Formats: sequence, C-alpha cells, structure tokens
Amino acid sequence: MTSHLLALLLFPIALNLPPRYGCTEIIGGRVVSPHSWPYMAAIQRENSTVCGGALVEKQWVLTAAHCELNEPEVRVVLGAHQASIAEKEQQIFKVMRYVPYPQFDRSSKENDIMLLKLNGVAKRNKYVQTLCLPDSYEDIKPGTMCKVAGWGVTSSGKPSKCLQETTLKIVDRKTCQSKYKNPKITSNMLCALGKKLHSKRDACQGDSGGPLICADQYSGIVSFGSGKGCGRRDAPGVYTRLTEKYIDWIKKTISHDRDP
Ligand code: 4AZ
Repeated sequence: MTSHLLALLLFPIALNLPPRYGCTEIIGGRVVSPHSWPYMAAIQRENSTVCGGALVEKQWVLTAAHCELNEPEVRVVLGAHQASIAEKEQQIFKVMRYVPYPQFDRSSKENDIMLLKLNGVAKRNKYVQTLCLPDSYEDIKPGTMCKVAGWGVTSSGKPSKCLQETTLKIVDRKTCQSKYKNPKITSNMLCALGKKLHSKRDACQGDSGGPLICADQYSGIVSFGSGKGCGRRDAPGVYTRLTEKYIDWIKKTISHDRDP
C-alpha cells in the first residue's frame, strides 16, 4: 500500500514532469520558474505581447520609448507567467500616460527609455513587486554576466507563451560598434551577447522594453538588435543603459506626477 503510494508520488518525477504547463523552450532561453521575475510587465495589444517592461513604482512601468503605442486597447499585465491567458496572480492595467524620454530619437535610437503611468496602483505581493533602480551610476564592465527575460520570439520564430530568460555577457562598446554600421553605440547603451560561443542567445522581437539585470542590479532596457535577425554571433543585442541622467529623470517624473 505505502509502496504504491510512493510509486504514485514518484511517477511524475520519473517522467520529468511537470511540463511547465504546456510550454517548451527570447532565443536560446529557458522558461523561467513561474513568478521568479515578479517585477516583469507584459505590454499587450489584442492579447499579444508587443513589449516587456519592469514595475519601478506602484503605478509606473519602465520600458523602451520605441514601445510607445498610443492606442486605447493597450494593456499592461503584471504578475504573469503566461501573459496572454488569464491567471489568478495577474493584475491588469491600462496606460494612463506615456512619458517617453524627451530626447528619444527614433533614428539614432538614443534615449530609448519611457515611463508608463498605469491607470491604477499595483498591489505588491508574492507575484508583483517593484524592481529597484540601480544604486550605482557606474558603467557595467565588459564580461559582466547579465540576464534578460521576455515573452518575445524564440528560436521557433514564434513568441513564447511563458516568460523566458537567458544569460548574456556584456561586450565592450568598441567591439559592439564594429558590428554595427549604424547607429552610433553611445555610453548610454550597453551591448550584450550570449555567453557561450556556440549557443545563440539574445532578446528578440517582443522583448523590447524588458529589463537587463547585471550582477543583481537593474542595468538596462532591451532596445534593438541587428536588422538581420536575432541571436547572430556577430551582432550583440543593444540595451539602453540606466545612466545617471535617466535615473534622475525617472525619479523626477514619478515624484512630479503623483495623483492628488
Ligand atoms: C525587438 O524588436 C528586438 N536581438 C529586441 C531586441 C533585439 C532584436 C529585436 C536584439 O523587440
């Protein structure tokens, strides 16, 4: 009797279950342990995730400026694992205000950073948390290990149902610039590449705006990549670096815009 019970209990382990609720394998990533990125936001239009973001204050999500979608049907999903289906942990908001960085430039891709004011206040719990802004203004050194997450395109060519993450390494700007004819890779940007030579790892379409976490600090925002495709060994992904000017602008914007 007890051995039957034990066999029943062990059966799922033997089969290597659970199958992550129907999710298989960002590019070269893995499905995250559900709710292990509690500050992660999915910015959606018609139930598909167009960008990622991070909750930085109870009513504010930080994302990329090129994610601006001035459409009433846009929603921001917090606390999600599978962002496109209803989950009990989710908190869903509309965007009350888009605040792109004033000097965002679409062609040079400089200042690709934006705050979204939600139409309500997120309840912080096990599934929804704010991500602290970096406590240092120092540059991230080449070779530093980082991670990025999103619901964007995987190697299958389709967006992921479940949140995925991958590990990357910071590449120096000179090497990075040599892989890009344009735009100019400035000190307000970070470049990152898969850490292994033979594995393709990268953010991809739909991951923009999501947070880049380096050495446990919020360090960057998914911005752009090679026009030739994601996960190319010769083209690091480019991220907006959370520099002093951006951190000051975020703090100022949030504190000046509190509701009465
Ligand atoms: C995008 O379109 C996108 N390979 C984000 C990151 C990268 C490419 C495209 C980097 O959201």
